[in-house]
Amino acid sequence: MFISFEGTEGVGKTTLIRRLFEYFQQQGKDVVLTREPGGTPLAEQIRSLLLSVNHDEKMSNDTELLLMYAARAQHIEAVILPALGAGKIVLCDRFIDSSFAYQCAGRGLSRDKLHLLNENFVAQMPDLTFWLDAPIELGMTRARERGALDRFEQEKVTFFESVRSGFAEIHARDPERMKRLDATQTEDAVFAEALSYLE
Ligand code: Z5A
Repeated sequence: MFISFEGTEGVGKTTLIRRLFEYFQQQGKDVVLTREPGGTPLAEQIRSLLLSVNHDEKMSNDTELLLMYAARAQHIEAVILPALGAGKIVLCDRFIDSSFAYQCAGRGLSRDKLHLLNENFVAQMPDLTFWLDAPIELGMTRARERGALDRFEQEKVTFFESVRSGFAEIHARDPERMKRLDATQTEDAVFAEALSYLE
């Protein structure tokens, strides 16, 4: 089983994914926790490029998209497919829905570009996706207590509103795969809602 976790910043993806990881471990399941961009040493290097702030050169939107998919190709081949092949549960913090929400809905890149990449480089779709949804300001407040902001976190609220509507569009299109969780609830309540879908 391949489960991805999506949402705008600070909605609690990492918190939920860690709790589910422990839950599956306690049940004696073989479970892998991973993330995008990243998840392998090479893909983590690409992540650093994507998140770092460079005041001398603005990263183009196409470059951002292609780096996301370079990291993803490596991650799928080196981590996701082998783990699924070995019968493990894979929990992935962000996956291709983030590319639609951030690069298409957020940055305004064409859906055709994304489609081309997905068709050619994504051999595995998640069986289930949790979309943690909350008003942008709530997630920003939670996340920004951490300190220095990365390249994405420096974007304006309007950018994140577009990203959120991108996730809403995927949810409307594919409600069977993507389940919306109310991320304004307590951590315990979000966990319980996720478990109710899993059970
Ligand atoms: N990106 C992209 O553009 N295209 C792509 O294809 C992919 C990614 C794959 C890095 O992702 C960036 O990459 C991301 C999109 C882009 N940028 N943004 N924005 P990331 O996942 O590493 O970054 P993030 O979304 O900013 O992660 P985050 O800030 O760590 O958010 P989170 O994982 O959803 O939240 P959290 O760490 O679990 O919780 C944040 C805080 O809130 C923390 O102190 C928790 O204790 C607290 N928390 C969590 N849940 C709750 C509840 N329920 N109540 C109260 N407090 C809570």
